[in-house]
Amino acid sequence: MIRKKIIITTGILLIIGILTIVYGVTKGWFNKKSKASGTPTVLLRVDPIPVQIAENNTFSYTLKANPNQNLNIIGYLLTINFDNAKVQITSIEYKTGVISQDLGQDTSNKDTVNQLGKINIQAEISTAQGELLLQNTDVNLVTISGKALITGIPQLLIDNFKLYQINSDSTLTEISGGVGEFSTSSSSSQSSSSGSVASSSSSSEQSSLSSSSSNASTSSSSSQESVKVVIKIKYRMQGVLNWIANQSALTKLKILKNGVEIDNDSISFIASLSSDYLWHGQFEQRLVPSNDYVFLVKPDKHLQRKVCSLSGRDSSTLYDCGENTITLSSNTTDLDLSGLTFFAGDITGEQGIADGKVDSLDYVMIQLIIQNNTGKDPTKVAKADLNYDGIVDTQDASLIIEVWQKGINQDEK
Ligand SMILES: [Ca+2]
Ligand SMILES: [Ca+2]
Repeated sequence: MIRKKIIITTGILLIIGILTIVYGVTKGWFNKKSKASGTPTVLLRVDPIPVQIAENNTFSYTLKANPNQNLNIIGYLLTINFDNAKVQITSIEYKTGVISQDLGQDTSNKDTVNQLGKINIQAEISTAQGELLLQNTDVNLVTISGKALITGIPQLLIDNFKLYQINSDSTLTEISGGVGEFSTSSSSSQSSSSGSVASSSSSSEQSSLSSSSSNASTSSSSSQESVKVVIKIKYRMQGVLNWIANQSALTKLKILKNGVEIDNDSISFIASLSSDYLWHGQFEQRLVPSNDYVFLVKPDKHLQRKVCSLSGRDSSTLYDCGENTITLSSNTTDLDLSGLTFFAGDITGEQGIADGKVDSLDYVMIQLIIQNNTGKDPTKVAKADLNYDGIVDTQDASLIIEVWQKGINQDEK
C-alpha cells in the first residue's frame, strides 16, 4: 500500500516536473541570456581588400567573420560568384570547420567552380558542441586563392551568407550574415575596391572657426600678403527631406592651394539646417588671394566631396576637378554647393570612427541600433541618424544602400 502511494506520488511529481519544464521552454525561461544580448549579427569581410592584380598574377583572400556576440556555431554556408573570364580559382581552403561532403566545394571541385564562375562554400564543425566564435573578434572562415586572367581587381561577390548556431537546448538558430564588402563592391566596379586606400583623418575635431593659418600665411607672405576671408557655405545632404529646427552638423574642411593642403590644422565649422533643406555655415581663414584653391568638405556622418568651383555642380558620380580651381580674392565669398549632394553613411570604421568609406561596418552599426531598438537614444541619433529626422531607423539604412547602388562609397580627395 505504502509502496503504491510512493509510486503514485513520484509519478505525479514527475508529471508536474515535466509540465513545468515544457512550460518553461515555451516561455523562454532557459533562453534569457540570448534574448538579453540582442539579435546576433555577423559581419563578413575579405582580407585584404582586393586591389588591382596584373595579368597572370595570383591573389589570395581570406573571408573573415566577426560576430557582435559570442556564437557557438556548428556550420556556415555562402556562395561566391566571380567572372570566370577574368579570374580562375586555384584553391579553396576551409579554415573554420570542414567541408560538408557533397554539399560544399573545395579545391577538388575547382574545375566545376571555374566552369560555372561560382563557389558553394558549406562547412560543418566536426564536434557536437560546436565551435565558439568570440564577440567582436575576427575568425578566418575560408581562404580563396586564384589567378587573374586579365589585369584588374578580382570581383568576388558573396551571397547567401548564413551561420548555424547551436543553442544550449540543442536547438539551432540560423543567423544571416551582415553585408560584406564583397557585395558592396559589386555595385561599383571601379571605385569601391580602391576604398582600401587608408584615409586617416588626422585631425582635432574642434579647431573651429578661428584662423590658425599663420604658418601658411607667413611662409607665403614673401610674395603676397594674406587677407582674412570669410567663406559662407551652403550645401545639401542626401536624404534630408524634412526640416527640423535646430539641427546642426559639424563640418570639416581642408583647403588646398595649388594641390597642397595649406594648413596642418583642420578647419571645422557648425552648419545648421534651414527651411530650404540646405545646410548653412561659415568660417574665416587668412588666405593669400589666388586663383588656385580647392576645398575638401566633409560634413559629419557624410562622405567628403572635392569642391573646385564656387557654385554647385552635378553630383551623380565621383568628381574629377580637372583644371578647375576656386579664385579667392574678396573678403567675403559665397560657396553655393546647393547643386551638390553630400552622400550619407560614414559613421564608423575599423577604429570606431569615420574612416572615409561607407561600407559594411557603417551599415551594420545602423542595423544593430535598429535591432536593439535604441534608435531614439540621443547618443545613437547623434552617431547614426543620417537624414536628421531624430531617429535611427530603416530609412537611414536605406541611404547607405542607395550610396552603394550609385557606386560611391568613399571620400573624394
Ligand atoms: Ca565608414
Ligand atoms: Ca533617421
